Amino acid sequence: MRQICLACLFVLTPSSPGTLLAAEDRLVLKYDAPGIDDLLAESDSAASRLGYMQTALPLGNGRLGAMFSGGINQEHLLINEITLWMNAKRGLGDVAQSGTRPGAFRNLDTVRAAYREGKYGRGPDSMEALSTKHLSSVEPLGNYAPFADLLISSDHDPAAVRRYRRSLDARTGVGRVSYRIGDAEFEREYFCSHPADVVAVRYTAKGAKLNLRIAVTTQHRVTRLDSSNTRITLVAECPMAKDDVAFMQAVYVDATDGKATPLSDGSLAVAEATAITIFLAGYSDYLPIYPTFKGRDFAADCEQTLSAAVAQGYDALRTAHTADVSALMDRCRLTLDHQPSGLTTDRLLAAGGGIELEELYFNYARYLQVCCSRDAPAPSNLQGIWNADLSPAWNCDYHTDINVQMNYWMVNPANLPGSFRPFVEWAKVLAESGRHTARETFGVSKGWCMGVNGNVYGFTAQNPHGRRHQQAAHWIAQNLFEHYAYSQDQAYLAEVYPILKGAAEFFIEFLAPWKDGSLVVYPTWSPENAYLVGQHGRLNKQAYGASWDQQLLLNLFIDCIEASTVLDRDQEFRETLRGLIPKLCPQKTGKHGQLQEWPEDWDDPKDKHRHISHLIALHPGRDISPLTTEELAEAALVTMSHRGDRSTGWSSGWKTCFWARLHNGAKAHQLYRFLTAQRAYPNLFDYHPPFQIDGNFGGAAGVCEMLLQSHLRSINSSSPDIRRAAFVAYAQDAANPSHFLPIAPDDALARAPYILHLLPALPPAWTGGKVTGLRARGGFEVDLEWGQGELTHATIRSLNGGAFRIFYEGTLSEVIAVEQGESFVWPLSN
Ligand code: FUC
Repeated sequence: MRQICLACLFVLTPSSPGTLLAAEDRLVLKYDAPGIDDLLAESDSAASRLGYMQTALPLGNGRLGAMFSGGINQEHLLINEITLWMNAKRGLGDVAQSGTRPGAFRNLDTVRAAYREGKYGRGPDSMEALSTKHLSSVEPLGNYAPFADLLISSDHDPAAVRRYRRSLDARTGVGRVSYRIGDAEFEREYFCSHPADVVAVRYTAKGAKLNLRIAVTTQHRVTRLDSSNTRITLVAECPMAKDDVAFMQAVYVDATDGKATPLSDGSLAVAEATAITIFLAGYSDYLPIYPTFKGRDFAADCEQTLSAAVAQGYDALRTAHTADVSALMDRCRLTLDHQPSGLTTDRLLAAGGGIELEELYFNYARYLQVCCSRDAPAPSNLQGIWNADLSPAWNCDYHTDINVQMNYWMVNPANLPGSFRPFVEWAKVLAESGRHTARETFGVSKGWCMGVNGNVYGFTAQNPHGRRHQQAAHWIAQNLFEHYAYSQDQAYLAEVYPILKGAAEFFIEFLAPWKDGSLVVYPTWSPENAYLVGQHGRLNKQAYGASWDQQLLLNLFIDCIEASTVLDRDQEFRETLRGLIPKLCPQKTGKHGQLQEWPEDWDDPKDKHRHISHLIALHPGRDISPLTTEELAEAALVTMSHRGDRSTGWSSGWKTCFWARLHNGAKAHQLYRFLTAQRAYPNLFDYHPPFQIDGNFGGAAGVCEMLLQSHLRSINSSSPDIRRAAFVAYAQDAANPSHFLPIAPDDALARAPYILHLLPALPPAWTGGKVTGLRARGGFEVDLEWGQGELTHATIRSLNGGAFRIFYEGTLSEVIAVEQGESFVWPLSN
C-alpha cells in the first residue's frame, strides 16, 4: 500500500520554522535562509571557506561549474572550469610530462630485493626508503584551481527581508531565490546550460526597482579587467610550475529598462531596472593534447558563445536547458513510499534524515553527475567540479586508489552513460603518458601504467612517497570495460581496447615470481592500509602480491579475453592471458576466517581502516559472490564485520555496495542511512571531511546495488541452479583449502547472458517503492516496483536485442531473449 498523504503535500505555514509553502517536488533542495558566504575570507586555506562549500548550491554543465549562495546584499557565484589546474607543468618532453624519473628502472632490482628480503621499517635500506629514493616522481602534480567569481551586490537590507526561499530543482537544474521587502517581491534564477555553455542568472523585481553592482574577481593574476554598458571582461593567468594557463571570463549584462554604468574598477552598476539578465562564458587555453596541453583560442570561444547566447535570449536558453537536464534526470528515478516531512533540506538532515532524504540523495547524485561530468576532456575530481581554494584538500586531484573510480560506478546502472565520456578521454591521455612511466620507472617495454595521483596533464608517475606506490591501470581499465558491459557497444569497445590491452601488457611484463612461484605485483601496497610484521614493530605499507592487485589482474585479464573475442583479434594475446591466470597468486582466507588483505596472514581483526581494497572482487568486481564463491564471500563477510560501520563518506558508500553484494539489505541500508544522514552537509555534498564528492556517487551506486545486480554470467543455460549455471572465477585449492585459484574463462564467456538479480538486497525499511530506468549489463533497462518488501512488477527493456536470465528470491529463470526495443514484463500477464 502506498502511503503518500496528499494533505501533507501542502502543509506548512510561514511561521513554522524550517518549513516551506509547498513540498511539491521531491527533487527540490529547499532552504529558508541564504547559504554562508565566507569565500572572501583573507586566508586561502580550505578551512576558511568551508561554510560556502557546505551550504551554497551547485550548478554545472560538465565543463563549467557554478555555485550560488543566495546572499541578500551580495550574491557570490563561484565559477569553476574542469581543466583549470595550477602549479603543474606542461609542454615538457614525454618522460618529464608524465612526471617520471628518467632511468629509474635501473634501480628496480635493488628496490625489489628489499621487498624480497623483507626490509620493513624506515631504515635507509628499507623498501620504503629505497622505493622513495629510486622510483618516485620528480615533477609536481599541481592542484585543481578555482576559476573566477561573479559578485552581484544589491542595496537590500537582510534585516528587512521576509519569506526568504532558496531552492535548487535537481530535475531541471534551475536554482531560485525569492524574498519580499515590504510589498516588493524579488526573484532570482540561476542555471548552467550545457547546450549554450554559459551560466545564466536573472534578477527580477515586482513593486520595486533593482540596483545592482556586478563584478568579476579571481584569485589568479589578472591581466585584463574592464567593463562596458553590457559587458565585463576578465583575462587572467593561472600560475603553473611551467607555462602558466591563460583564461578569460566574459560576462554579458542586459539591464533591460535600467541604466547600466561601467565603473573604473571593471565592475558594472545597473540602476532602476525591473529585470537584469546575466550570461557568463569562460574558457582557458587548455587543450587535452599531450604533451603541450595548450592552444585553445579562449577569447574567440568566449565571444562566440556569448553572442550565441545573447542571440537566443534568456527564455529560449532556459527552455533548452530545462529540457536538456530533465531528459537526463527522467531516465532513472527512485521513488520510495514515505510521508513527506515538509521540512527544508537542512532541517530534514538535522532531524536525522530517513527515507525522504534517502530518496532525494540518490536522485540528487544523478543531478550532481550531470553537472560535473559531461562532454569534457577531464573527469570529475575529488570535489566533482566545485572548488573555491587555491590549496584544496588532497589537491582536489584524481586519486586512483578508489576516488576517481568510485565517481563513475553509478553512471551506468543509474542510466547516465554519457557522463562516462570524460573518464574515457582522460584514460586515453593516461595510456599515452603512462607508456613513458612504464618504460622509465619499471623497464617495461609494452603498455602503460599509472600511480596513485593524477592531474589533467598526463601525470602517471609514482607518488613522491615510496609508501604510496601502486599501479592503477587495472582499476581504470575495470571502469572502461564495465561501460562496455552495460552498453554492449562494440564501437566503444574497439575505441578503448588499446587502453585495456596496454594495461594488461604492462602487467604481463611487470608480474614477477614470488618465493612460492606464484606471479605477483610488486612494489605495491594495499591502498593506504598498513600491517605490522612481528618484531619489526612498525606499520608497513609496502607490499607484494596485495590481494586487491591480484583480484584486479584477474578481472583485467578476463575482460581482455572477452574484448579480444568480441572484436575477433589478438588470439595469441588471449592465450597468453589464459596461460598466466592460473599462475597468479591465489586469494587466501586467514586465521580469523577473514579474506586476507595480503598474501601473508597479517590482518588485524581490530583494524578499522576505511579502505577495504581486498574486497574489490566483491565490488566493484564480480569474481567473489555468495552465489559463486561461497567460501570467499563468507571470508569477505568476516572482514566486513571486523571493519565496522563508522567511516568516511566514500567508505560508507563502498560499504553499502559491499553489503548489497553480500545480499544483506538491512546492513546496506544502515550504511546508506549513515552516509545520507551523518555524512552530508546542508547542501547534501558528501563530507569526508571536507567535502568530497565520491561519497555522493558511491552511495548512489550502493542504491543501485541494493535494487539490481547484473554482474554474474550464465555459462550453463540448461542449469536452473545458479551455482552450476554461473561462471565461477576462483576454485578452492584441493591441496590447500584456504587458497583459491584464479580460473581462466573460455571464449564462450563473451556470449554468456548476464543474470539480472532483482531486488538482491532490498532494505526492509523500504517497504514500498519503485525505481525506473536502472540499467543492467547486457544492454537492458529495468523498472522495478515492490510493496511490503516483495517485487510486484518488473519491466526489462532490451536496448540492443539480447538474452538474460532473471534471478529472484533464489529462483533462476530460463534464458529469456528479447528483441531490440522490446520489453519483458514480470509477472507475465496470462
Ligand atoms: C584517499 C583516501 C582518503 C581521501 C583521499 C582523497 O587517500 O584514503 O580518505 O579520500 O583519498
